[in-house]
Amino acid sequence: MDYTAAKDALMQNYEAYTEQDQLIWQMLYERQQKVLPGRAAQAYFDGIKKVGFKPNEIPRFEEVNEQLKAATGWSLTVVPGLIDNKPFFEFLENKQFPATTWLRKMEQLDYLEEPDMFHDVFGHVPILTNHDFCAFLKALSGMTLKHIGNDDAIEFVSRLYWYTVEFGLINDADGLRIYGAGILSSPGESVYSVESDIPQRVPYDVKEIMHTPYIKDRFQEKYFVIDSYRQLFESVAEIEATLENMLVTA
Ligand code: HBI
Ligand code: FE
Repeated sequence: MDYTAAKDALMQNYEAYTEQDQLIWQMLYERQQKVLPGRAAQAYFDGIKKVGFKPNEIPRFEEVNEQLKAATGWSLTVVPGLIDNKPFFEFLENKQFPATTWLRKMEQLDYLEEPDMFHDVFGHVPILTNHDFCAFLKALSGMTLKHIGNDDAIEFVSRLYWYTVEFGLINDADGLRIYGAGILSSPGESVYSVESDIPQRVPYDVKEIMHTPYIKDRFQEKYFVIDSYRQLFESVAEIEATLENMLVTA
């Protein structure tokens, strides 16, 4: 399905949320509140405060957007689910983060195929109050759109996106911490990613990431650790150069 920002802008229908939806949000939120202190990055906690999430209330996108816009100029745009790469990166390049508004069902509490609102909003939104992270996301997307027609390029960029935005770790001031949304919205992986001795944890390395296919439906075997969000932004030139190099040889 081809999305353009204007034509297909959907809205969050807050009144349509049921008691069950509000309960699911609360259960997921309180479960993460137990595991994230001491494990999530400082930028995440700073962001949670700025966007004002509440454990017992599904966030209203208009309110979240007010806070996000004030902080970094970003905002959420409603999508029904996974969208094609081109509109996805066009939204990001335009400082709009595509987010679903539906919540998983009780039986999907522990795992669901596609990202739901809890993943998109609880996992991704708080760090969108961090300037350097947002600058990275915008730069990465602008660069990607230049190669959008090349499937190999998109696969390499998707790995980069996966091992940072979704499953990234950071050497924070007070130790190894999580900033990737895929981990932050998962109770098991929030503990495993920073405490288990099973996975490898290696310094952020563009070339190595782009040669590391990712696994979708189980905990990661390898995590890449950055020293700062600025490091991500400053690596975009290297990502593009590596990409162009790999495309020649792919
Ligand atoms: N669409 N809504 C949505 N959310 C995503 O995270 C998403 C997507 N489409 C493509 C995609 N992610 C991945 O291919 C990224 O690596 C680009
Ligand atoms: Fe995500």
